[in-house]
Amino acid sequence: MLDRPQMITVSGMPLPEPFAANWENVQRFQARDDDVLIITFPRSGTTWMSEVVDLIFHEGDTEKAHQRPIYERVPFLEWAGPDMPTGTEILDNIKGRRIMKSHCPADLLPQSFSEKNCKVIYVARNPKDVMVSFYHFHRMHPISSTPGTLQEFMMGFIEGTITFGSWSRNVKGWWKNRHQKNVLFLFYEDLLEDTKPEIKKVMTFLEKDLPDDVLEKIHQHTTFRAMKENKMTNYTDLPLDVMDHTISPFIRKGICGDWKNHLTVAQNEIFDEFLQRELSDTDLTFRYQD
Ligand code: PPS
Repeated sequence: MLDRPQMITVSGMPLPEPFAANWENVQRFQARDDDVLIITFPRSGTTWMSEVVDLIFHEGDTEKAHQRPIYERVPFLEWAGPDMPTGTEILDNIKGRRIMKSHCPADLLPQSFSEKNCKVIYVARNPKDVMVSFYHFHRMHPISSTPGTLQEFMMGFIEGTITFGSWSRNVKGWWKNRHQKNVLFLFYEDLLEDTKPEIKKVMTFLEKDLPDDVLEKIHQHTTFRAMKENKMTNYTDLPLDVMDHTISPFIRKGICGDWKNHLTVAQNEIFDEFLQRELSDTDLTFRYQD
């Protein structure tokens, strides 16, 4: 079992030590005109959107998608770990179009993405489900900081002391940018409820006019069930000391409202007070149940 890393705060955002040590390389990263970024606060639908976007750019070629795991097809910009290439090194070596995932708040996005006006797809999810999902992710992912109890983790989420820091800084910053031509802001709950129209929005945004049968194929390949069973999207090819799916699977429940199975009435009240404070200065709202 690997030791859990120390957290280091960079520009107000706690990061695992290897990520923090590599942060300057992330900030200096050279974007290209046709780069596409999928940005989220962790556990908001990054992998789902990554699979959708990769398939859109490959015209629904599911065989091609089956050749490599999602973390190779859509590298993680901020990634850094011992004895392996960083996200920026991997991305620098890609010859063709790059699709990448990131959890960067808008105010920390490397400058060259703005200079190149790169397309950004932002996916937001209701924070109660994000917190619960992130808690389970910390349990199964020893490279993350120690989760502690759900109560401790929830307080860390509220205080912005967990990995990637403040959820509201991340979501509100991108919500402010949502009207920019190069930004598409989506909600996980809309994707769940009405998937095909949301995928269609992504296609239009990416200027890919694909026929309905391809849209249907992409939809079928990216359902929760399909992605949970697909080794190229469910991260089960990684060693147990990186992700232990016996503790909790990476693709876990994929529903809206799982927080109700976890939060006590008292915890929910604390969370609601936090949301009241954080969201009172914005018109951003979330759906918390189906
Ligand atoms: S990460 O670790 O930040 O990359 O995680 P991320 O991919 O952003 O989010 C993981 C959650 O998304 C759910 N998921 C899906 N839901 C519905 N449909 C599909 N196809 C799908 N794929 C992934 C996944 O189950 C995680 O949510 P929870 O609530 O834990 O199940």
